[in-house]
Amino acid sequence: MQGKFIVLEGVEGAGKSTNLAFIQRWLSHRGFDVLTTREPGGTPIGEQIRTILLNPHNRTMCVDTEALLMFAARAQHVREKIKPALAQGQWVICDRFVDASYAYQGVARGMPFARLDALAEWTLQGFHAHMTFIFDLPPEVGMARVAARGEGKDRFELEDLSFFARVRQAYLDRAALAPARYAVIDAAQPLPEVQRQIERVLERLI
Ligand code: Z5A
Repeated sequence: MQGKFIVLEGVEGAGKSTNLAFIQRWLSHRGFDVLTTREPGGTPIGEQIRTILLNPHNRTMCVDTEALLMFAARAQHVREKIKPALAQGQWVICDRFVDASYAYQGVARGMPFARLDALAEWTLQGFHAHMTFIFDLPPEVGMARVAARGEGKDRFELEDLSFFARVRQAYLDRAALAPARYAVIDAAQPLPEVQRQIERVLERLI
């Protein structure tokens, strides 16, 4: 039996990593075989591409390079890891996927959607998540959470608030286009309430 593909999206600090672990535990507890992964990355080749993409010294990277690297990593990820796992009946939970390319490279950086559509068609050929959680919160809240971690900033974290405000709106717009495949979670709530919202969606999905 084919497994299901679940994606977590949102601005930085929205709680994707925290809730990826929660979803993994929730599904495993109910007997599902779960594989977690992330983008950019997820494979040895993809993780090397991730290092280039996040390196704060690569400030001259143009949007075409950025988008092509995101999709190069994704092509490898889908072929090497995601589709084989689903075919074996595993549920795959992924921290970010193609919606991030539309939100960050498309809306926030201004790359025309037609180019992203072409890359998506080339690399994914209609493959999409069964459910995408959009962790929605004001970007300043997410930035404050990340700042409290006290780690160095990656190349994306150097962007300003207006950049992340565009990202946030882009996610909400994409969710509105296909409401059956997206769940918008109010990620500004305390964690137990966020996880109650997630649970309601998972109960429908299983
Ligand atoms: N990117 C792109 O441009 N195009 C693409 O196609 C793809 C990606 C795939 C790497 O992402 C960058 O790549 C990303 C977009 C770009 N850049 N940005 N920004 P990433 O996923 O690796 O990095 P991130 O989004 O910045 O992850 P993050 O900072 O780790 O955020 P998170 O995983 O959503 O948050 P978290 O670690 O779960 O939580 C942050 C803190 O908040 C942590 O201390 C938690 O304990 C706390 N937290 C979580 N939930 C709550 C609640 N509800 N209340 C209070 N505190 C909370």
